[in-house]
Amino acid sequence: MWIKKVRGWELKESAATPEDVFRNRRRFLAGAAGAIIAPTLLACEKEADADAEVAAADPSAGLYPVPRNDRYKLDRELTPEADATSYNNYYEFGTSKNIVKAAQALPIRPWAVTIDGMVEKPLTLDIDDLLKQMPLEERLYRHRCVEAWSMAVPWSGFPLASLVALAKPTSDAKFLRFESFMMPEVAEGQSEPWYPWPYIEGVTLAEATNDLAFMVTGIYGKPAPKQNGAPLRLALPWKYGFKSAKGIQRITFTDKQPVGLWEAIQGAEYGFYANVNPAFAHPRWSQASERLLGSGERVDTQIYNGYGEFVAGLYPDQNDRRYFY
Ligand SMILES: Nc1nc2c(c(=O)[nH]1)N[C@H]1C(S)=C(S)[C@@H](COP(=O)(O)O)O[C@H]1N2
Ligand SMILES: [Mo]
Repeated sequence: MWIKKVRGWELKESAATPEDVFRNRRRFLAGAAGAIIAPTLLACEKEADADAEVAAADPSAGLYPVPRNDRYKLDRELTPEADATSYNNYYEFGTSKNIVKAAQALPIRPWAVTIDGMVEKPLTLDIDDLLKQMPLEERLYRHRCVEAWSMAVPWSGFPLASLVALAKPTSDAKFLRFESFMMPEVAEGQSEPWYPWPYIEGVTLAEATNDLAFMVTGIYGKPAPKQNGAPLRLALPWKYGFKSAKGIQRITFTDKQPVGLWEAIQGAEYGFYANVNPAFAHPRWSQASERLLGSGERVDTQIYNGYGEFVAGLYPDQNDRRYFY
C-alpha cells in the first residue's frame, strides 16, 4: 500500500511489482534449491514428508475440502493457486509482495480467538474448536486490492454471521473490531515503529451479518497458508482488500467505529467503509480498472466489486464518497 508522504521505509520495493517478474524469480530459486536436494531424496519420500509436515503443523487439514456454496458466481477464471499464494500483502512480514518465506515464522497452533466487548458472555476459543462449531463451506469470490490488482479465489470458511450468532452481541453493539496478532519476535515488520501495530480493521454489525461477509480458514480446498492469513482472516469481497484482515486473534463488539491501521496512518485515502467503486479515484490513481493476477489482463472495475445485489442496500447513497475509500 502506498501512502501519501513517501517515507524512507516505503521505498524497499514497489507496491506494484508485476507478479510475473516476481514469480519467475521464485521459480528460478525453487529450481536451484531442488537441484541440490533431489539426489539425496526419492520423490515419494519427499512428498510423504511434506504431507506429514502439513498435517502436524495444521490439525485442520482433514476438514478440507468443504462443500461449495454455489450462490456466489464468478465472471472470470479462478486465479492460479501459485499466483494467489505467492503475491501477497502482509505488512507484518514486510512491505513487498514477496513475504511467503517470512510468513512461515508465524506460529498458527495453538491459536486462541477471543470474542469480547458488548456480548452476552466474552469467550476465548481454540481455533480448532471454533472450526468444529462453524458451518464450513467454499465460496468463489473476487478480491480487489485498493492498489488496482485483483484475483478470484476459492475460499473456505464460514459466514461471519455465524460467529456473530455465537457471540450474542448486546443491543448496544454497533461495530465489530478485528485485531490481528502482535508478535514482533517473529514478524519483522512489527518492529517498524511507523505502523500502529497490531493490524486493526472493522465493520458495522449490519455489514458483519450480510450474507457476503465471510471468515476464511482455507483456500483452494486446503487450509489457508500463512501468507494468505492463516488460521483466520476476513473476506469482504465488496470492499477494498485492506479491509480483509489476516491473522485475526480478537473480535470485539463495540459501539465505537473502529479505526483501522491504514485509516490511522492515512485516513483521507483509506477510510472505514472502503467499498469498491470505479467512479471514485484514489487520490493518487484511478480505480476504474484492475489488473488480474495471473493473466495480467486489465478489466473494468465494478461498483461494490460486482456484489451490489447483496450489499447496495447497506449504503444510502452511491454518490457519497464517504462510502467508497
Ligand atoms: N494483518 C494483515 N491483514 C491484511 C494485510 C496486512 O498487511 N496485514 N493486507 C491487506 C491487503 S492490502 C490485501 S490486498 C489483502 C491481501 O490478501 P492476500 O495476500 O491473501 O491476497 O490482505 C489484507 N489483510
Ligand atoms: Mo490491498
